[in-house]
Amino acid sequence: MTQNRHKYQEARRTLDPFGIKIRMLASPKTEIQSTNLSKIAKFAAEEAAKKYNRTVLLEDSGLFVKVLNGFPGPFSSYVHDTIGVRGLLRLMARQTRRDAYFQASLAVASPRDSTQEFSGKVDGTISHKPAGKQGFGFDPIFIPRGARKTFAQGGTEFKDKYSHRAIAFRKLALWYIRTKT
Ligand code: ITT
Repeated sequence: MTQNRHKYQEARRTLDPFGIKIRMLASPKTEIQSTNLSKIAKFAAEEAAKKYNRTVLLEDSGLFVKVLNGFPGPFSSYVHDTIGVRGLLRLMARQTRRDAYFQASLAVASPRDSTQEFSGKVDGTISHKPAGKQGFGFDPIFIPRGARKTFAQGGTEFKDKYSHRAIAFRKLALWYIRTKT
C-alpha cells in the first residue's frame, strides 16, 4: 500500500524473480507521530489490513544524514516536498563528512496472522550536487557505499543491487517462500 508508484515498482521488481505477485493499493496511510519507521509501518499496515480485510504490505522509509543527526529520517517525504533535494544540500553546505543511509521498514499485516516485519539499510554518502534523472526522492544525491554514482544515475539494476527497499523485500520473499509455499 503506497501512493508512491516508484516504491511499488521497486517492490514488484524485487519480488518478481521469486514468483511473488503484488498489486498497488494507492491509499493514503495513517502516519502516527513517531521517529521509529518500524512503528509507523506496523501501525499503518495493521489498520489497512483490517479496513480492507486483506493482506497488506506497507513500507516506510527515510534518508538519515549523520551530520544532521539523522534528519530528515522519518520526515523524508515531507522534507522532500518542502525544501527538496536542493534544500537538503544547502543544509549540508561546506560539510565534508557526508555519510548517510537509507532505511526501509516493511510490515506485512493480515486480518488473521500476526504482523511480520522486515528491514533494509544501505550506507552511502550525500553528493555535492544532484546527478542523474532516474528514480525518485533523494536518489539524485545518494551514492551507495562501494559505488561512484548516485542512485539516479545508476538506473533500476543498480538501484536494486544496493537499495534498502530491495534488501527488505528480498527478506520478505525468503520468509514467504519458507513459510507459505
Ligand atoms: P507512501 O507513504 O504513499 O508509501 P512516500 O513516498 O510518502 O509514499 P514514505 O512516507 O515512506 O513514502 O517516505 C519516504 C521518503 O523518503 C520518500 O518520499 C523519499 O523522499 C525518501 N526515500 C525513501 N526511499 C527512497 C529511495 O529509494 N530513493 C529516494 N528517496 C527515497
